[in-house]
Amino acid sequence: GGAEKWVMMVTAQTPTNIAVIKYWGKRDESLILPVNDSISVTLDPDHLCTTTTVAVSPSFDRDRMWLNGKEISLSGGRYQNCLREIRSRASDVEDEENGIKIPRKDWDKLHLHIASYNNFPTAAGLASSAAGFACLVFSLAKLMNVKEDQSKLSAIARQGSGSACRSLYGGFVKWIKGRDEDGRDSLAVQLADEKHWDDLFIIIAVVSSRQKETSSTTGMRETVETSLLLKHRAKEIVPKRILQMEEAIKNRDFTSFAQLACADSNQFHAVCLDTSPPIFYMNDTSHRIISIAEKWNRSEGMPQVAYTFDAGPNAVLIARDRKAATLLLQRLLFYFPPSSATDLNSYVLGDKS
Ligand code: 2P0
Repeated sequence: GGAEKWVMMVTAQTPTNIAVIKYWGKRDESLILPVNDSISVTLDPDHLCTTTTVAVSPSFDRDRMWLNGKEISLSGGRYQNCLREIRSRASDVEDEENGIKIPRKDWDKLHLHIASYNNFPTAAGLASSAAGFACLVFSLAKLMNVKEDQSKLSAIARQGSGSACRSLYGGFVKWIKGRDEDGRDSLAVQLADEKHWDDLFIIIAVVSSRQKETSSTTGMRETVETSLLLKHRAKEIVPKRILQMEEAIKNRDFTSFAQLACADSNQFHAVCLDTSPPIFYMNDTSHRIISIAEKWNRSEGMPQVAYTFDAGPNAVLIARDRKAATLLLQRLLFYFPPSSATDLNSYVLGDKS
C-alpha cells in the first residue's frame, strides 16, 4: 500500500427529537429560517436514531452518500450547504498512529463517502431528517476537526433540515429563530439536559406507516402563503408559550407542560387546516387517541399524558411517569387491541386510512 491507500473515518449516532412547541413556517427557505422559536425533547439514543459513518480517502474521486444501504444524490442544495459550511471550517488533522496528515487546505480537494442508517423505518412517517442531518453535520465536524461549539454546529445542521438543529443536544432544546438575515443566530440551545426530568416516558403510537402526502417543506410554504392564523400564532401566541414552556420544564411542572404541548400540537394542526388548500395530517385514529388522552386526563383531575402530532398521523405520547405510562399502554391496548405481536416501543395501532 502506498501513501494514497489510506481511509480515515468517524462514526456517530444521533437521536431524533420531538417538538412540544412546534416549528412550522419559514421566513427564508434557502437558509431555513423559521417564523417562530420552537422547543423539543430529544429521545434516548437507543430508539429512533441515525448512525452515520463518514470516510475520507485520497482514492475517493467524488462525494457519495448511501442511506440505509442505497446510494442517494448529494446534489440537493441542503446537502451542498451543509458540506460547504463544514468544509470551510475544517482544521489540520493528524493521525500519528497511522502516519496520516491532512492539512486544512486539503479538505477542499478530498472527497467523502457517507453511509447513514436509521434504526427505524424511514417510511413510517417518523421524523428522520432531524436525526439524519444532525448526525451528518456532527460526524463531519469530528472528522474535519471543526472547532466550533454545538450551537454553531446546530446552525449548520439547520441548513439541512430545520428540526435537525435541535438534535445536536440531548434533553430539552430550544431553537431560537434569530434576527440576522444570514441565519448565524438561528440556532439551538440546551434548556435542560437529559437527566433534568427523567421521570417522563415517551410512547410513540404508529397509526399509519404510509408516507405522508404533503412534505413538511411544501406544507410550510403553502401555510406561510395562505394562513392568517399562522401570522397570529407566530406573533402573538408562540412567544408567550415559549416562556411558559421554559418555566414548566425548569420546574418539572407536568400539568403546565402537558397543557402547553397539547395546545400547541392542536394549534399547529389548526394552522394546517387554515392553509389553502387545507392540509390534513391527523386521521380518525389520531383524533380517537386525543379523545382518549383528554378523557383520561380529565378523569384523573390532572394531566397524566401529553400528546403531540407532527406532519403525520402518528401520536407521540409523553407520560408523567412510569406508572402513567403503564396505565396509558393498558388503555391503548384496550381501545386498539393488537392484531398481531407488537413491539411496545413502536406500537402499531392499525392503519385505518
Ligand atoms: C417540528 N415539524 O417542530 C415540526 C412540527 C413537523 C411538525 O420540523 O423543511 O423536516 O426540513 O426545515 O424540519 C418538520 O419539518 O422541515 C418539522 P424542513 P422539517 O418538529
